[in-house]
Amino acid sequence: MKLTDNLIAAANKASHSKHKSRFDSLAEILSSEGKDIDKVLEKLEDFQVAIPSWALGAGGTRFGRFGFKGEPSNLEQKIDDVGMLHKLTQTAGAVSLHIPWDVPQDYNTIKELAASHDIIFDAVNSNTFQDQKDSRASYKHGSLSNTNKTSRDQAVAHNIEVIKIGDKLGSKSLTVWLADGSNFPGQTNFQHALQHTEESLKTIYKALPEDWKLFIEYKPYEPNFYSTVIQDWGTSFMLANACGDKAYTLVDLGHHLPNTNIEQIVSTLMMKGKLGGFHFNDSKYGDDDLTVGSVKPYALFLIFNALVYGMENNPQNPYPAWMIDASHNIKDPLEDLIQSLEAIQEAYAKALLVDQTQLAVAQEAQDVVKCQEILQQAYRTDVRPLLEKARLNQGGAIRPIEAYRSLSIRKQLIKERGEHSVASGL
Ligand SMILES: [Mn+2]
Repeated sequence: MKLTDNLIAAANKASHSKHKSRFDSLAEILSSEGKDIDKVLEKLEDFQVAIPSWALGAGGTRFGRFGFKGEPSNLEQKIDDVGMLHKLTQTAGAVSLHIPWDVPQDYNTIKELAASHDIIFDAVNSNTFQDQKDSRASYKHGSLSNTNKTSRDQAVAHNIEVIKIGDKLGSKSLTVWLADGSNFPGQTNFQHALQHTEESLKTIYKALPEDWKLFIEYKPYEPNFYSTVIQDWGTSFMLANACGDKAYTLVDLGHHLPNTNIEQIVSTLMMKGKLGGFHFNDSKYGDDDLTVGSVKPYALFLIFNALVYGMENNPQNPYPAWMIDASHNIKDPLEDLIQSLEAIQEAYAKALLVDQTQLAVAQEAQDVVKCQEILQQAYRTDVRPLLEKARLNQGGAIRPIEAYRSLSIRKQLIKERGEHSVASGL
């Protein structure tokens, strides 16, 4: 099914007048505080987040997977789902492919389909954490860091293949996440593992087209539980520097030990011009991959405050590639993604409302109370009418979840795809 303007307009009918009065009263308050609402709306409208191709079906845990009826069973259907999300939210204008789970069969058809939904291809993701059926060497003991050269070479060749696939689709970046590490003390030589990883990454880097970027993701543990080769932002930063100007660190919100100050990491990386990519999700304990903003919305706001500051003050840092990296185990994946997109926009809008000039004055004056007041003044603002307005301006749904439900989209998808369709992925 394809969402038409008429369907969206019909879904918007019920909430239109309520939206207008809520927006008008918020606009009046913000204008009286000297805020430039048009500028905030423009930034919200420009902000696009990539949807990963593996997030459109139900995820799973190591204990099991519960399918979701009407899941997309091929790449075309996945792109249709992203198109649906984009039509409703006007925030999901990109898709991030995972190779080899989603290798296009016919590149022109896929490109045309994406273009028809106004979707671009963002970073491509390689996979060296699973053995494929026809593979010569195993990744059981690592990929880019493996002591066995055949495994390392195979992992490097796979990444170069992923670059070629992405290039045909118009992608401009490769994300590398490694599961490499060890489960037991003594199992691995840390220095050799890091050295091999650096050499492998440098070889992949050499295969990057001129206008491409390499994103190096880090993670402190899981699936290995004693050590991870690229365990933290410092290691990623070091490797990115060793590769060159086109290599950057990628921050995934779930890839930190509990209570890590992620906003400070973001600030440091942007100051050094090395924050290339960003993965959104939320967590209570570890890499829980929960809906963005569902557990720690204030932390997300503080991170966005650092991102907004960096985007405005660090021309040395490229505009980051944004992606949702979550797993949908019990919710309808499309509803979950809509909630995530809204939470991201909400945190971004609030961060845009932080009075940076006043904050700088308060910081200089060492007025700690005032600093907190300024941040929380922005955080406590209910910005949802701004999000609604930004979506409405671009032809989206005022309330995407309500529209998704009132248009019975899942029911339609089940009718078209059946109850037992299974999406590829985790
Ligand atoms: Mn990630």
